Amino acid sequence: MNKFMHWMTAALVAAALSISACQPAMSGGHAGGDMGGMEMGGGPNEGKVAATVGGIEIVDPWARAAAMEGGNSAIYMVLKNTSGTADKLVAASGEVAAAIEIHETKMDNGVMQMQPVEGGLEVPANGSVELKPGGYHVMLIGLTKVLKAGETVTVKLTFESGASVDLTVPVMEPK
Ligand SMILES: [Cu+2]
Repeated sequence: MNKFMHWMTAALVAAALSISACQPAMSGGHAGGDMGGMEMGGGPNEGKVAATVGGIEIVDPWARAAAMEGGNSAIYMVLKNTSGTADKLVAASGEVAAAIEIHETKMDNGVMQMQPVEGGLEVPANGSVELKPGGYHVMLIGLTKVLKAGETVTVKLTFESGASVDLTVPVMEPK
């Protein structure tokens, strides 16, 4: 994608929507941690496999709580590939938001931008990819309801292998 398109995407998204769902946990504070809290950025769970789809384990999914219907949020998780064949997360859908996209967040000249991951998010053979605040995420654009901590949302994740799963995701406050 060329630079202009890249910028346009970010500008449009930033203009039309709150970008807060995509920001990393950089609000300062020590959120329960000693060292390393900044790069963890995960939810309160640690290492629980929530679902298995094909050779992919979905570990610790969580959705960021959001107070406003019509606003945005994001879902994070670790995708762990237990097979020797690479796969890709190619689509996400559900009723929780008007649009659901697979995004990445990047710093570009000190400006935080996000954009759809073209061609899907690769999960390497016998490897894993982490979706976390400030990085890859499943973007919920135009929430159809308020996301309260303690509730759950359901999203369908589809992989390049053709396998898909209806994933139940707990809503949590970022730690
Ligand atoms: Cu996003």
